[in-house]
Formats: sequence, C-alpha cells, structure tokens
Amino acid sequence: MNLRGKFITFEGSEGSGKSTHIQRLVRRLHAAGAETFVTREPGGTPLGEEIRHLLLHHRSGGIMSPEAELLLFTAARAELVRERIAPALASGQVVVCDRFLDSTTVYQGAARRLAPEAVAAINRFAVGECRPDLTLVLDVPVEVSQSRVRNRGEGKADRIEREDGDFFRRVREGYLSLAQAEPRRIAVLDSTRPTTEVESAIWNIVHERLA
Ligand code: Z5A
Repeated sequence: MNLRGKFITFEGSEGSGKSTHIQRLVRRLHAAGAETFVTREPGGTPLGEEIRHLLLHHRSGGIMSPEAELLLFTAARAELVRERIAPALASGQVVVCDRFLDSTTVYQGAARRLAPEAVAAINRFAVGECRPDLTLVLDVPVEVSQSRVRNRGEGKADRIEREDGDFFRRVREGYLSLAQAEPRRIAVLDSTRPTTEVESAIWNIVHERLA
C-alpha cells in the first residue's frame, strides 16, 4: 500500500473519538510500513500552541469576538501548514491531523454564523494549496459527545466547550452538510458504534480511497 505524501484529517465534535482513532490508525499505518507525521489543531508549532492557549483559556474568560477567533484559528493553521505539514508531505510522510480547515468552516461559519464567503476566503488564504486528500468525520449526537467529555472528567471546560447545546447541534449539522457537498473527500462514520468497528471502517476507507 503506497500512501506516500497523503494528507488525512479527522473532524467531529469534541469527544467524538478523534484522538482515539488517530492513535489506532497510526498504529495500523506503521504496521503497513508507512512513515507518519501526526499533529493537531489549534497547535502543532510553538506559535500555534500559544495561540491555542489564547483561544481556549484566555484570561478574559468567554470574551473574544467571533472575527478575532476566526483569525486566530487560521493564523495557527497558516503556521502549521508552512512549518510542519507541507514539509512532511513533501518528504513522503503520511500526515494525520486532528482537525483542519473544516473545523473553521463549521465552528466559526456554521455555529458562530460568520459569513461563509469570508470564512472560505480566509481559510483559502491560510492554507494555500494544502488540502486534505481524505477527511474522516466522526459523527455522534450532541448528548453522546457531551457525556463522553463529562466522563473523561478533565476539570474545567475550555472557552468553546462552554457553548450551549444549540451551538453544538449547528456544529454537527455543519459537518453533515459539508460531507454532502464534498462526498469524494469527506467520509462520515457513526462513532457511537463500538471502537473496534469504527477503527476497521476507517482502515477500509483509507484503503479504498487512498491506497
Ligand atoms: N476549533 C474551532 O472552533 N475552530 C477551528 O478552526 C479549530 C478548532 C481547529 C479544540 O478542542 C477546540 O477548538 C474544539 C473545536 C475548536 N472545541 N470544541 N468543542 P480540543 O483540541 O481540546 O478538543 P476536541 O478536538 O474538541 O476533541 P477532544 O475533546 O480531544 O475529543 P476527541 O479527540 O474527539 O475524542 P477522544 O478523546 O478520542 O474520545 C473521547 C472519549 O470517548 C474517550 O474517553 C474515548 O475513550 C471515548 N470513545 C471514543 N470512541 C468511542 C466509541 N466508539 N464508543 C465509546 N466511547 C468512545
């Protein structure tokens, strides 16, 4: 299986299983002989990690304009693409990223209701030609995602986790409509199914679409 230079992103609500399945996919990729570079958003570079802190745990509590939020997420991404993702792809690694530009389309566009054309233009500017070959959306109802996050019991919710159920319903709907609009790139998986089943389904999709 030759996956050299392929770019795979994971998307979905918090607690949908992205970290869990990235670990499992990477284990399988290594076993198949692929070299991988795994990263996450926001973050993945020294600048990006500082921006992550501002976005999720800024001292002002909940106060940040949606426009500033959009620009901070995309600034972190612009850095990550140029400093890490593009060089890794160029060297033949398989890049697996926990969230990418679809998160901005959905969270800042669909859920925060910023103008879709502005979000799309800023996204384009931030990533240039760097687009995922395959995006796996892990879909779970809002109640499931919230109960998984509660059970994880990691303490205080971050700035975005404090949004209400309607916000997260718009996030879920946003992902499902994106997947309808771009079915060749985006696959939706029912992540309420047992973890081992979702893991196998992901592996099959990677084979079918990329190998
Ligand atoms: N954000 C944004 O607004 N705009 C942007 O452009 C970007 C991001 C890039 C980053 O949060 C926040 O930034 C995020 C979107 C916003 N906010 N929200 N909400 P983050 O990086 O801190 O976290 P996250 O990306 O939201 O995800 P997470 O909380 O780390 O969850 P996860 O990685 O998807 O899930 P997990 O940790 O793998 O699994 C959660 C639990 O469920 C865990 O105990 C698992 O064992 C369990 N699990 C997983 N799969 C299953 C199945 N199949 N059955 C049962 N239990 C399962």
